[in-house]
Amino acid sequence: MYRDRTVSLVIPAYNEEETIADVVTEFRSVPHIDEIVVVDNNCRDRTAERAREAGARVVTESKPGYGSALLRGMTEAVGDILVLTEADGSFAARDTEKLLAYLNDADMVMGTRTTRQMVEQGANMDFLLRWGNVFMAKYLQLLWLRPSEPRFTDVGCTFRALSRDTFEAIRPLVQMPGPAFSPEMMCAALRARRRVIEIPVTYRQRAGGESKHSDSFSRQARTAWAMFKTICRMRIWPPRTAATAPTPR
Ligand SMILES: Nc1nc2c(ncn2[C@@H]2O[C@H](COP(=O)(O)OP(=O)(O)OP(=O)(O)O)[C@@H](O)[C@H]2O)c(=O)[nH]1
Ligand SMILES: [Mg+2]
Repeated sequence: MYRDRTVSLVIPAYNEEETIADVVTEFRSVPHIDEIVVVDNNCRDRTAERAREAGARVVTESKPGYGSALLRGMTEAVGDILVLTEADGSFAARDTEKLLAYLNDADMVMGTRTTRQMVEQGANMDFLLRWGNVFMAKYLQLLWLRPSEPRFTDVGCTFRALSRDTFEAIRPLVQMPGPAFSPEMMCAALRARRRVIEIPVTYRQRAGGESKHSDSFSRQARTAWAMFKTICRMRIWPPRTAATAPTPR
């Protein structure tokens, strides 16, 4: 519970049996979190079992992909506030509080993994990945200069928090099944005239298991291209759903 609002944590998982239990346990220590939803996305290992043993509610999504899993998780979660994180231990549970604190002044709070002082040794955020994210984020920012003038330095940070109301507003606007879902969600929130801000979060080395999106240069390039196309599409040919009014405050 955070200021009378219930909080759900959503974790997409694809074959993360090595790390999921520790991630669930770490986030269970955050007093504000009321439920933890792990999305089993056709895992071929014991991810679901481990997550359940650690105290999470496990839901399944058969449509493959990071975006599909996050969408399912947010739909199934019951909290007034939704926090998204990864199953690989790369984000620190203690940062949840920072996201929640900023949610007092925004509809969606994005983490950024490109603040060098907060990227821990061994984290998968080398020079190319960091600057690639910064450039893509600046491009997104430029496209949305009017009317929102957002400020972003990352387009791929899963760790974020949003109100349920914001999720309902962006839900008809998002469709990407893979990692391009991350910037698509940012664009959708801007399109729905929601207030989106970004704050630095600690970024750690994967605690175990295998990277799915950014383990090789070709994988990173493919993800970057999909994200770039998605950002262009969301600005130039957005889905035909009426943008919702800005949240009164
Ligand atoms: N449900 C689902 N989850 C996925 C899929 N691919 C990745 N994930 C999850 O999404 C999160 C991000 O995937 P990662 O492999 O960590 O990708 P990354 O963060 O870009 O790369 P590293 O952290 O450096 O390994 C993790 O929690 C994965 O388990 C997928 O196809 N389906
Ligand atoms: Mg990761």
